[in-house]
Amino acid sequence: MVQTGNASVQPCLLPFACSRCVDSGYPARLRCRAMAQSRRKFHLPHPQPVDALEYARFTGVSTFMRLPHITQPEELEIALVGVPFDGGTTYRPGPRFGPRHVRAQSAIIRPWNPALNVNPFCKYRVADFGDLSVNPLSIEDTFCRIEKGIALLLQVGARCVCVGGDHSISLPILRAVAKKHGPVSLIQFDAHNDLWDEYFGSKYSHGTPFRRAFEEGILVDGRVLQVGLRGQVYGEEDFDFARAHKVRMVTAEEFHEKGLAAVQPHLRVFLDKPVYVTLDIDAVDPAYAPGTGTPQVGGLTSIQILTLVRALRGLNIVGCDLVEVSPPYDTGEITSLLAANLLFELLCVL
Ligand SMILES: [Mn+2]
Repeated sequence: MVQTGNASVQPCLLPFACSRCVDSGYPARLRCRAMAQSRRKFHLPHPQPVDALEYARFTGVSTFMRLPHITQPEELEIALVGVPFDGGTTYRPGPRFGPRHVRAQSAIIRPWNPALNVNPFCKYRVADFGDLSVNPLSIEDTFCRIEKGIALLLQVGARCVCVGGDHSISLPILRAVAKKHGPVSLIQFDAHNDLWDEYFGSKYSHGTPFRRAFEEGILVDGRVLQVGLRGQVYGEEDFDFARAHKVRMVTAEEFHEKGLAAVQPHLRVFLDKPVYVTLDIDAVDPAYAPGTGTPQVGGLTSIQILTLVRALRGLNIVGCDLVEVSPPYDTGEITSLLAANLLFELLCVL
């Protein structure tokens, strides 16, 4: 039962809060404004998370943030998309189980963000689009499937927030995004730059997506920012490619020393153009996010990564992903829980 101060207002008992009870029964700050604002026509009611005061958080079929599962792209402004592929991992596997566990942990998310004063579920039509179909035996075929799946959503004007999966999935997503928007700026939170050329002769892995994206003209010199870089590399020459393409790098050490001030001057450069955001959970220290494939010590804390994501507000974000959550290596589901919260914060800056 939603407390509104008006005893006659009773939310209906549909498993999803329908537009009628959202409009009439929710506190003013949670009321839907997006339907009037959007220029597109929708047929389904405005999607809302299941009301935890009607159906306890641990009940029901698991979806991202207890939103309805809507598979019609044309009904959505923002699609939460699972991409359960980890055929690009080089060390510890497991991110194929990422979407499922992030869904489970996201049951605790409440709709209002007091830090940013926003309810993303009212602002936009957001739903769980489900998982894209992947081919666990072929990275090339999986890339085709991802690009096609994302393109279908972009075509009707929806933005995609993808949950991996390993970091290789960002390449086919970016391919689809670039076909719609042209070359994009990239903000990457990551312990590694993922700009390696190849691994065991393969051009496609979770260590190579952004080098391929540069080669394919999806990314542009000077318009890539990487935050949280740290750990050992094979040699100093591992940064040659990044330097040649004027990649903006804020190492974890630099961030620990200077905080947000180390990042903000770079963000200002990105204000005018379409930006894609990719968040590798290994940007966060394994003490906070142990469930990942290639953990590096000395990383960000939970509050630091939350603060960094919140700092993206105001940018023209055309899509984003959250990758490399590996539930088999998680402890007490803390990595999936952090990922679920970061997913919500990403929605709040769109
Ligand atoms: Mn990565």
